[in-house]
Amino acid sequence: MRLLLRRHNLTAVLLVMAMFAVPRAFGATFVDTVGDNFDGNAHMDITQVDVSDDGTNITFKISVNAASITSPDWGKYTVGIDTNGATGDFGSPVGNPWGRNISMAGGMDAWIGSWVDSGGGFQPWTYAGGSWTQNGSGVPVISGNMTTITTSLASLGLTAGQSFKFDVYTTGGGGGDSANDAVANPSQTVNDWQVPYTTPASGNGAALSYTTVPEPASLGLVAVAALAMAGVARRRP
Ligand SMILES: [Ca+2]
Ligand SMILES: [Ca+2]
Ligand SMILES: [Ca+2]
Repeated sequence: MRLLLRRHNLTAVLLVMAMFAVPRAFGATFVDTVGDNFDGNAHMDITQVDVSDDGTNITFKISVNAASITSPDWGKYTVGIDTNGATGDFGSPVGNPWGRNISMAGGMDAWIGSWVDSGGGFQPWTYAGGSWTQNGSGVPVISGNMTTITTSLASLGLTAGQSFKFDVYTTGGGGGDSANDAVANPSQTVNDWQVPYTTPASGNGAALSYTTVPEPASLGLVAVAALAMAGVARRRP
C-alpha cells in the first residue's frame, strides 16, 4: 500500500514536471473597429492584432480590412511599446525612431517599424540614454490580409514574465505621417495625414497590456513545489 501511494505521488510529480517542460506559449487577441480610419483605405484599417510569445520570441500578427495587405502595398505597420511610465521617448509630436507624428503618453521604450512592399521587412528598436538603437532586422510573413512579425524579446528590451503596454499603428511612407489607425483606439485617431497622434495613458484609446510567459526558472520552482507537496502527502499515515 505504501509503495502504491509512493508510485501515485511520483506519477503526479512527473506529470506536473512534464506539463512545465513542454514548450509554452502565451497569446492574446485584440480586436479593433472596422472603418475607423479617416483615410478610408482598407489596407490601413486594422481589424485585429494577435500577440503571442514563447519566452524567447514575440509575435505580432496584424490583420487589416483589405483582402490583401499588399494591394496596394505602401502601408507601414508599426508597434509602440511602453515598459515604464517614467522612461522612454517623450518627444512630441515625434516619439519614435521613424520620424512619424506618433507618440505614447507613457514614453515609448521600444518600436517595431515594418513594411510590406518589396517582400517586406521590419526593424526592432529600443530607446535608452536619450537615443534610439536599432537591434537587427527581419522579414515579416505576409499572407492575405495579414503581416506577421516575429522578433526576439531581447531585440525590444523585453524579458520573460514581463508586463508592458503597447499599441499597433498603421502609418504612411513619409516622415510626419501619423497613426491612421491604432488598435488600442476603437474610434478614429486623427482626421488628416500629419495630425499628431498620442496613445493616451488612460481613457479611450489607452495603451493595451500584454504579459510574456514566465521565465523557465519560475516554472522550475513550480516543479520543486510539486515535489515538496508530494513529500508532505507521503508522510501522511
Ligand atoms: Ca480599425
Ligand atoms: Ca515608457
Ligand atoms: Ca482603431
